[in-house]
Amino acid sequence: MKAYDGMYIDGTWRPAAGRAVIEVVNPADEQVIATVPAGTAEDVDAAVRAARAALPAWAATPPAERAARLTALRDALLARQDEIAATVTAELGSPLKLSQAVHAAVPVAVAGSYAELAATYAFEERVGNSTVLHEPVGVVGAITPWNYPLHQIVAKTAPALAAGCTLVAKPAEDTPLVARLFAEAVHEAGIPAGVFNLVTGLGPVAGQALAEHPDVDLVSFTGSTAVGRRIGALATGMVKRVALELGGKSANVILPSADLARAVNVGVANVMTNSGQTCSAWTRMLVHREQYDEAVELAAAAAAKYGDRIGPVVNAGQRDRVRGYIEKGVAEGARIVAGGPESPRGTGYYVSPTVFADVTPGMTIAQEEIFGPVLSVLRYDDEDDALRIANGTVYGLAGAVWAGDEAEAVAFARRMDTGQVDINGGRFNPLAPFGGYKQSGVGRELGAHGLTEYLQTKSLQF
Ligand code: TXE
Repeated sequence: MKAYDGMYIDGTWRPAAGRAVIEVVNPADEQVIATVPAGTAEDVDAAVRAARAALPAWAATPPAERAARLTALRDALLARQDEIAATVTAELGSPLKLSQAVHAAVPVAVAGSYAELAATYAFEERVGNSTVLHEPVGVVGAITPWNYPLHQIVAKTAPALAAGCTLVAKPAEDTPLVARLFAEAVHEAGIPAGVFNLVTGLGPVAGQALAEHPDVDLVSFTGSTAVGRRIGALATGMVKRVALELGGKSANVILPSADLARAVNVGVANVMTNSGQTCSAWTRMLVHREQYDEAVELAAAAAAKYGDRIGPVVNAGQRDRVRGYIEKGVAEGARIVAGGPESPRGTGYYVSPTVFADVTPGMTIAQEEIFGPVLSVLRYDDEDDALRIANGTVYGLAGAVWAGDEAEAVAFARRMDTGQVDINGGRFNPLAPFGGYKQSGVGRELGAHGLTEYLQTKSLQF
């Protein structure tokens, strides 16, 4: 057990204002592995002041130099891959292979993409007789969740820094350790003091203080819809910019012409990865009535194979919440074909990979975000029916379409009310914008669209 001190503020590890700490628990064995300071409004204020003081110089730093610092940050993250992967495994519980291939590797790609964008983006453009300047919004408050703990921080910090903003990050209380490693990488990269600051703490205390701080110009939040609504209302009331990345209930639409086995197997893997704690996970599989029984059988077999390869969910509360949804599915008449609510192991916050058949669109498990390894398989009659079901939730974050012919899948994807669609499987692209339609959020992350979230425009007329 390690007791970490201090928070990264103004380029140094400063003692916290108060004595309270947060215990970090390994979800695989329920042991306390570390404590970190539980920051207060006073710590947040110190961090915001540091960010404000650093803003003029960083905003005036030529984009090429900002790009060089981001390249150094990417390299620092790369040099620490093993430590990052081991840390995410310890505090999130994800299998080490996943921590290496995703949790540690994706942030390197994202930091690298913003190093390139900082160097190439047109921060000034000529429009007729005007010059339009794209200037940094100012001081950013970033509030992030635990599910992809480093990615979430980098997906906000890298574009903010590329844009010339300074930032205060408040990571999730479950996963503060990799955030501390990130602050160390920022330091090693030679990013000037005050440009990036880290305050660990509880959401309703440190998170709330950051969201409502009058000197924060933009709040970028990823997390639950309930907290996102509050932050959105708060920011709008204060006339601050706000970006919200909230939940999802994404549809995986398998059209009759698709390779059914492949679509089902990739679909199951998509839901089970990271123990289902992925906002863009394809948690609803939509299959044509005539292929339904075969698809259910394939999905049950694929989920059963996941059995002991899956990690725990992040904490006891999440485990109970996911189990509660599984019980609700049964109560509402859905049929379990793999997994179930019983715990597969004695210790650790494990949930069995679970597949539900006979799910109808109005059921709770087909409408609400479960955030665990739970897949609902639904039937449709024809394409219009599939579209109605796919679009029939309050969310619109991601989705997938499978068809024998790519053009057929694309035609269906155009009609989906969602921010991102994978065609016949898709592949992660760090430059493609990511974000929600409807109640999945406001704004975009990644690529040039992610950069513009941190910019405001000024026109000069000649
Ligand atoms: O989220 P919270 P939780 C969804 C998912 C999950 C559910 C609950 O369905 O089951 O949310 O997860 C900070 N003011 N997602 O409870 O509380 C908090 O400290 C300011 C989807 O962990 O929203 C953390 O840093 N900040 C999601 C962050 O908000 C506050 C990822 C997220 O925590 C705050 C995570 C407050 N009043 C959960 N209260 C996604 N979109 O990827 C909390 N926080």
